[in-house]
Amino acid sequence: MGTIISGDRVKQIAAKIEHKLINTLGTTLEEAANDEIYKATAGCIRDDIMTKWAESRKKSDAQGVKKLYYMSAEFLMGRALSNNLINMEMYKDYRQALWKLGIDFDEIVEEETDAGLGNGGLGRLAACFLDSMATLNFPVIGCGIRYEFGLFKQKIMDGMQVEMEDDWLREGNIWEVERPELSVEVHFNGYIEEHWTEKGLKIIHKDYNTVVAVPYDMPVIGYKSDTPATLRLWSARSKQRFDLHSFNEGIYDKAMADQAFAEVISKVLYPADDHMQGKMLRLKQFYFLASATMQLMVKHHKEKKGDLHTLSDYVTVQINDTHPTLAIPELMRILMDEEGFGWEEAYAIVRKIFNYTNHTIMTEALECWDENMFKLLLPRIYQIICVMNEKYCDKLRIYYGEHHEKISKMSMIGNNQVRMANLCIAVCHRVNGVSQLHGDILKQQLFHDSYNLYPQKYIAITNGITHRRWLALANPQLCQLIKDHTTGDVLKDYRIFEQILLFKNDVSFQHKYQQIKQQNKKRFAKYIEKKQGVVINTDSIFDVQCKRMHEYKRQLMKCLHIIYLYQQLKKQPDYLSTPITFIFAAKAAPGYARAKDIIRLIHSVKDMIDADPVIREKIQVVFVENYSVSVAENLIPAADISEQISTAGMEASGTGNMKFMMNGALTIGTMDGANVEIFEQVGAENIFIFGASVEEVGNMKRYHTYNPGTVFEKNPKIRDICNCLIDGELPKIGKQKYSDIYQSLLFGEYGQPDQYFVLYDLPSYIETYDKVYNTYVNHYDEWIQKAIVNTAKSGFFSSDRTVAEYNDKIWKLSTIK
Ligand code: 26Q
Repeated sequence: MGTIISGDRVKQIAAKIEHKLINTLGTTLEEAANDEIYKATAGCIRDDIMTKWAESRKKSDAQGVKKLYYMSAEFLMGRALSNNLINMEMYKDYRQALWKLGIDFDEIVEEETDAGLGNGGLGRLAACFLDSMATLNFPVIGCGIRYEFGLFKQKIMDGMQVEMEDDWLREGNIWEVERPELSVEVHFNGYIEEHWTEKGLKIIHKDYNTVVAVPYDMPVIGYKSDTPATLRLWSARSKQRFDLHSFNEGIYDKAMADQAFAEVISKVLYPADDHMQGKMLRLKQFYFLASATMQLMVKHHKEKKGDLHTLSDYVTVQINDTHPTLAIPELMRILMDEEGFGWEEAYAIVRKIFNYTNHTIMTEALECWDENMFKLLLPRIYQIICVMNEKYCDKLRIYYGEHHEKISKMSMIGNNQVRMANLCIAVCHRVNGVSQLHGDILKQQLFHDSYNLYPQKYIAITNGITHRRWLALANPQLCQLIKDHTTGDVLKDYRIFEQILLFKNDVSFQHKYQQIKQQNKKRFAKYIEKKQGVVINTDSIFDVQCKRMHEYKRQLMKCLHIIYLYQQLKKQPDYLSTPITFIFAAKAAPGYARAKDIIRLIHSVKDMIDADPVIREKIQVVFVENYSVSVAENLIPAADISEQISTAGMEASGTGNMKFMMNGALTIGTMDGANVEIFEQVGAENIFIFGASVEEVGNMKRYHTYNPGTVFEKNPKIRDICNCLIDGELPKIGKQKYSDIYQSLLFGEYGQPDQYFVLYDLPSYIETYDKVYNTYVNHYDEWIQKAIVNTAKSGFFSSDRTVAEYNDKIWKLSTIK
């Protein structure tokens, strides 16, 4: 077959789409609504993907290569259509084909609902990894939960967050394939009987409740790759869709109760981010994921190799934070109770297979479960953990004999709680942090005692983002500019980014680079006007903070800075020559009252500014509703300034910071998480750093030397800013005022000064922001050069680099040929 020239291909695609419309949707181009055209378009590329996927599965099975199970309770995939088209190298052709049919491609893309099966960074990281692993031809299966409802949709009503359900499957999901033949049973509750037989102890689980786990598979296409990865999401069903027996007996409620028990498990994603809540249903979700995945993993290996003793030669498991930890005792259970392995034999295998990524050092986020609840829900798993813990503590006693407090701190069970992080660090082969700084903090603080015993276990692997989505898809023009000025395929090789450094001083390149930023600002302005009816000035500076709402991320500090600028402008209306648009986008966990109050405060500040005809010409606050992957794709390429202002030591890595950098925004940030590495990549002159370091924060905590009252008294600016929260100038939203926030900034909570050090860092932030502003306004040519350096140095933060590092240091996979 000769190569088809592009024009012909476009024609063929257009014909295929029309054909799909008629054949599978029963409609014609003239009649079809946009959602039908989306389905037909996606259906066409899906056909090609399915072929590739099936062939690749065959290949990887035939080659018998070692496989990675990437387990995660969250996969924040976003939309798939454009991403799949880019990776299949069909993006331009499909765009043109639709254009030929008189249809706007961008409108069709908007028809797809985001797969929002994650809260934030951790879930998006899992999605970026799958893209990179597929691109690098690693044999991998992502395993998660097919939540019927993803992260809630956010509406803002009267300046306050209102949550609505995210019914993402309502219109169907064209990318998934149900695999009922691979269903497995998961057992909860009941009790354990032990019988001695001539073969030894036999464990029998009795009177349990059964839930059926049904897998839905989704292909994840890599760029120019013949080996798509698989994302396998488990859905919960009752064993009998309808229990006719109970129904006939007249016990309707039993029939209904069984069904409800089962199907609620995969109903909804918990919206808590970095905060542990010991809800029983959440524990059910986690065991459901763990058990289903381990059962199928064992079954697959048995079918292919026959002998489970070689399991650790053919599988490796990465657990994304502690949420899938129960896979560890579950694999022990399967090997011992179902396959007849002895404890030591089973444990030796398990220890080789599992690896754990930690994403947070905040103690309130560490996963612990009430021991009694745990015992009731998972009696056999509880027993296994108890034995594992006894043996572990015996070992610890050899090293830490006298230090009982150390052993009880490291124990998997303590204070009537089952502690998942302790289980992980005891058993896992490798434990990794997600930035260099975070890795150091794990060694020196959180897991210090364990690190002393097993130093080789602890490593750091800096996070990354897939530049296919965050550059090629989100910012096609910048991607094209890079392609035009480099040799080699940047989408395949992240090292190529650096080649544009050569053009840093090239006036024509600078001009093009800056024009692209301007067009992205216009694109976002159009979007926000259409979505929220807000008109923004595209000649203003776009200053963006988009991420989950959390006190440690300090959206509050940004808000106080805006109040400061307002007060300066009141005194001196020409304080700012170039206007600034402050753009926030953030969801707050529904139960996190303070986070919701900060959203309300941002809206009050916005109203205060909007009410002033002079000031609103200079500064504007925009709150983008319902932050999501798709919103990020639109917003980040439009940003001039990237706000990465967490309290030092609290943001494990951050990944938004990398997306902004790649798209040419300059960072104002603390020396926290991966900001440190961005600093190292671009150099001090191309980033704006402020605030206390991890060490300073640590010392203030240790020696109790932080006194916000002193800052307040000594610094009139800070005083004026804080007073604005309580003096009545802010327009009222809701019943309460902002005295709670004021109190916590000044006096802290529970007898401790504000643990986020907002007032401590605010003066340094204000000062540094002046430099940022001055550079933009008075040295715009330098600004563009700095932005170019940021893009040029962002290749390091490609998740292609990250997963290659995981493979070198942990997984040791061979690629599929
Ligand atoms: C766990 C148990 C019970 C209830 C809730 C949770 C839970 C859920 C989600 C705990 C944490 C999360 C999410 C954490 C998260 O997204 N962490 C972020 O991970 C990113 C990727 O590594 C980092 O870049 C961020 O710094 C980190 O905050």
